[in-house]
Amino acid sequence: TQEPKIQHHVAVLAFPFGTHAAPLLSIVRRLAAAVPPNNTTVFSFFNTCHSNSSIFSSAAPNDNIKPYNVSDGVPEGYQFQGKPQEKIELFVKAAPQSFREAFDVAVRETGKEVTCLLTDAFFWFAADMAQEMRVPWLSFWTAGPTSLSAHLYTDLIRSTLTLPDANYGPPSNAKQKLEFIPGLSKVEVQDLPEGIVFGNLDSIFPSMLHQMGQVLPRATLVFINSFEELDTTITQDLKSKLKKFLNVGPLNLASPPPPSADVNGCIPWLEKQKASSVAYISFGSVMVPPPEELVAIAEALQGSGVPFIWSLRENSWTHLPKGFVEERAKKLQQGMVVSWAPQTEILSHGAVGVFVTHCGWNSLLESIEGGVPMICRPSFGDQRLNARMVQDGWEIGVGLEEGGGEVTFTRDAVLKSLDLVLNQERGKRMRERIKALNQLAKQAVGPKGSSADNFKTLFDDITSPPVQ
Ligand code: U2F
Ligand code: KMP
Repeated sequence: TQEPKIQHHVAVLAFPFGTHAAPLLSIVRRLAAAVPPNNTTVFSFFNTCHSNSSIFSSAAPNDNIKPYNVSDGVPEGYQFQGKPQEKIELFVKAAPQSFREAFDVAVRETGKEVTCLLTDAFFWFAADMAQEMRVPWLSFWTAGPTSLSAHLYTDLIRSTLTLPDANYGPPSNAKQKLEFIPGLSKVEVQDLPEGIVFGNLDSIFPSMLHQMGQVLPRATLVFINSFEELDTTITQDLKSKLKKFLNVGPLNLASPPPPSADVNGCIPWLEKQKASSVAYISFGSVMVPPPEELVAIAEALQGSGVPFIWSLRENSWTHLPKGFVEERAKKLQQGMVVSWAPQTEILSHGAVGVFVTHCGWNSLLESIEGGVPMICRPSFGDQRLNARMVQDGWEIGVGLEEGGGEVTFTRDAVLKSLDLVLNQERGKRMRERIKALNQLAKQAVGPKGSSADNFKTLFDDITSPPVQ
């Protein structure tokens, strides 16, 4: 029998750092699953070998999705200088060429030219690429609506605010509110991602984000992993600024991910704890707070006796007070330090009462999915914006005391905020509010929900691309 002819060849372009490629694959899986059996849509998933092997290992294969490896952009024999964003810079510089080379392979294998580009929004060059290829460009912003808005309004923000003289440090108007942008009235200048008004505006990563903000209005559509009801003001505004703006999340609620491995027995341990009593601590996949803050957290846990699960990469364990790991885990059974945890399952377990988080977008959504209020310790990128919204916008968590723009953990600050969220009336109200958001999120992905409708629109645009 002859294979049916492929009609749609969707090229998916992943950003291989942070938690970007996993939610992109999650939406692609959902799209592929929605394709009827006789349909002839294929998805080629372009990503580095390293990132592909970590995200494709965990789930069942799908015949319509094929991973392709692209270069990581590191030249032969390259000596790393140890700069913070060195790997990202190398990848991004080479990316347009790396992706084009990989396209050729996929086109040869499928026998079909690319008919649609579906990319991480970071890839500003996809605007021109799609235009040249005469195909639609669908762009996925993996973080939240607030940060997307900050990047779309970068030029307005820069021209409205007085920029600091030097290209560094927080400006003197750090606490000025961004009232001139719809939905950002609670946001302060110091909350912005670095590279908008402070930090090095001309380095590779910030200029990528700046260019992205300028070209996104050219995209056929922009979609995010959130739900409209979480921020109706920004949703309305972005709908007017972009050709099409779709909230299709939370992706985890729309199609539950396969259960994660629980090698350390976190879930059985949680089973033995009281409802809403446990602190879960994690700072995502990119950053670890400095040693003195790890000590502050450990001392607060020791001092309060709050039961805990702490996800912390093993190379940081040496910074913890002597005997902390062994004593808490074995002798006192107060909790455990693990190098990686089944986070979504933990946050959805009724025993967890507070999430100490860096406010990465995926973590924030997972906290809403579990109805768990947060203690925020943001560090870079969108995290300060997310923390501001958690604290002052949605009032579903607390920040820490502020000192000179940087927000850092001390033993007393952690003790105070743990007590506030776990035991005080204010914490109870936060819990009620985040549970209400959880209901809205569930409705959004349910029948006739906003995210479910938006997903249909996204699906239709992919499987029947408009003729250009
Ligand atoms: C970047 O995000 P990060 O990877 O630093 O943080 P998150 O968006 O919160 O994603 C972390 C994911 O890793 C999972 C967790 C989240 O899905 O469930 N995880 C886990 O399974 N086990 C663990 O022990 C620890 C984490 C960036 F840094 C952020 O600023 C952006 O908002 C984000 C999205 O663009 O990407
Ligand atoms: C490393 C990363 C990320 C990063 C900076 C790094 C990353 C990420 C962001 C980000 C920046 C601005 C935003 C939203 C996100 O910054 O993954 O508005 O998403 O050094 O991996």
